[in-house]
Amino acid sequence: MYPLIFFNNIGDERGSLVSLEQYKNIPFEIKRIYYIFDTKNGVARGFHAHYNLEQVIVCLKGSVTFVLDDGMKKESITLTSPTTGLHIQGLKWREMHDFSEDCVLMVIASELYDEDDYIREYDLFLDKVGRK
Ligand code: T46
Repeated sequence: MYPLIFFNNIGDERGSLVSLEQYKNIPFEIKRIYYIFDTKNGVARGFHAHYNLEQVIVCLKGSVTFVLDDGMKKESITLTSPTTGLHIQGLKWREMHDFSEDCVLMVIASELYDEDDYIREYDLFLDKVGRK
């Protein structure tokens, strides 16, 4: 349901290397990159949707579990690899759980930060996806 993008590891005998390029292995113009790390034990993040944001999420180190919800169905995906991107677009409620202590999560985004693009109330999200 939620596409994963598998990046080529173009490393060599010295080690691994992944290159990300807009409109090539990242399917949109890249306007922002942010990363989440040092997440405290037991913390869950997210709990929102976006009106107009496309993102590719890469777990560079460690692991984290995403719960994605389109208003009809919830799906859980554990990211563990720096060569896999989780591509999220459209109205999707997202939660992040079970961060490993060493988790470094990089997010490549199609838009600049805009708090008005967030839906942070689940009831409003259900309304927007026509489930209320
Ligand atoms: C998402 C998931 C995967 C900024 O000022 N600029 C930014 O680019 C971002 C991402 C956040 N912020 C501010 C907004 C909040 O005051 O940083 C604070 C923490 O953001 P938030 O609570 O939204 O973080 P998460 O981890 O719940 O969600 C983030 C992204 O916000 C969101 O777009 O899809 O990661």
